[in-house]
Amino acid sequence: MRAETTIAVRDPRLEPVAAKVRAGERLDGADALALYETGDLLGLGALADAANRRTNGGRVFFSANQHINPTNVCVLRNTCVFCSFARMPKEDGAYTRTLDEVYAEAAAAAGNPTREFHIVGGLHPKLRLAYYTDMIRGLKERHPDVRVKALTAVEIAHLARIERTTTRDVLERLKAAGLDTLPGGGAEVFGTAVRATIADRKLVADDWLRVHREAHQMGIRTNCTMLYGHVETASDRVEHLQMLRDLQDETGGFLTYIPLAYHPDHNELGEELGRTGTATTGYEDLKNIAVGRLFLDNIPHVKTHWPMVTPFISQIALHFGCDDVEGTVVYERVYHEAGAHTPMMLSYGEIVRLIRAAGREPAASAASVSQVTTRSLRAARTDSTRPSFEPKWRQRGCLGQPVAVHTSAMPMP
Ligand code: V47
Repeated sequence: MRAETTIAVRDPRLEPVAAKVRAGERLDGADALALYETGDLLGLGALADAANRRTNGGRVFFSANQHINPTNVCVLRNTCVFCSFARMPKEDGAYTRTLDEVYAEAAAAAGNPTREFHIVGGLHPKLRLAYYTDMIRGLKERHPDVRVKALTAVEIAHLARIERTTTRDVLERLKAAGLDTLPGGGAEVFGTAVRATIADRKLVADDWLRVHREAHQMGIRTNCTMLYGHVETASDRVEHLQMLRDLQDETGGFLTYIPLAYHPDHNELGEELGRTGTATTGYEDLKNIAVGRLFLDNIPHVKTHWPMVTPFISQIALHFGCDDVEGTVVYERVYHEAGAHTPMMLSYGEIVRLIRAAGREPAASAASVSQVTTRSLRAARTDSTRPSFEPKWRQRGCLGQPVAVHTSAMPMP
C-alpha cells in the first residue's frame, strides 16, 4: 500500500480532492478553491506533504545567496500601494548604488559559501541597461562561481521601454552579460481588479507572463510568485495559480514557486486596511504553501520565504508541501522596510539545522537531483525545439559534505 493512501482528511469537501491526490491526478480550479476554503489545515498539509514527497522525497533545497537591491528609486512609487521600499528620486531615503558600491556589498561573498546573487530593485527613470549588464559582468569577473538571478519581469519591461527596444532584446543582452535566472517578483496578483487596487500602473499579467515565456524560450529558467494576504479573494488566488500553471504547461521553464506574505507596515495599503503592525497569519502562510504544491503540479519546487514568514513557520512548511527554503539573504530592504521582524540573514549552518531539525535532509547528490522531474519537465525534454531544462548542478557545502543545492540558481546545461 502506498503511504499516501492512508491520508485522512476531516473536511468532506476535501474527499474528492484527496482521491485525486492519491491517484496522482491533476486538480482543477474548483479543487483549488476547496483547498483554500477548508478549515482542515492538517488534512490539506498532509495531502501537500504526500505530493511533495512523491516528487522530492525528503530533500530540502536552499541556496546560499546574497540579496542586493541596487536602487530604491521607482517610477511606481505612488501607485504600488503595498510597497514600502520605493522612493521618488528626490525623496528622503532614496538611494542608487554606484557599481563600485555594489561590488563592495558583494565582496561579502568572498570566503563565504555564497553561490547566488539575488538582485532586484526599483524602476529607476534614468538607469540604463548598461548599468545592469556592466554590473552582472563585473560581479561575474569578481565571483566566477556565483550565479546571478536578477531583475523581475517588471524591471525587464521597464528597461525595454527606456532603451526603446524589445524585452527579448533586453533579456538577450543580460544573458550575454552573464544573467543565469530571473526572480519571480512583480507578479503580485494577476487579476485585473486586484492589480488596479494595489499596483495600478504595474506591468499587466499578460506582459509579465510574456517576459517569462521569452526567457524560457531562450533557456533562462525563472521563478514565479504570488503576493497574498491583502485584498485578494480565494478565487483571485486560484486564477493567478492557473495562469502560472498554464504557462508552465507550455514552456516548462519555471523552477520554483514562492508565495510571498504581504507586510503592511509603512505603506499606504496597510494604513488603508488598518493593518499596520500585523502581517499574515501562520495559518494562511502554511495554506498558501500547501495549495501551491498541490495545484502547481508541474512546477518542481515550492519555496518558503523565511524573511517574510519567520524561520519557524518555514520549518513547519517543510511538512506542508515545501521543499525549498530561502537562502542566507545577508541583507535586504524590501520586506524589512515593510515590517518584517525576522533576522536580516541566517547563516548557512542555521538553515541546515532548521531543515535537519524538521526531520528533512538538506542534501542532494547530483544523482538524486537528476531524478527531479515533472510532467512538464519531461515534456520539455522530448521537444527538441525547446531548450532542455535537465538539471546538472550540485554544490559542495561549507560543512565538507554535499549539503546545499541551488534550486533557484540552477545553471543552464
Ligand atoms: O514583487 C514588495 C514583494 C517582491 C512587499 O525569485 C512585498 O527566488 C510583502 O522578487 N510585503 C520582490 N512583499 C521580491 C522578489 C522575490 C522574493 C523572494 C524570492 C524570489 C525568487 C523573488 O517583493 C515584489 C512584491 O511581491 N513585496 N513589497 C510588502 N510590503
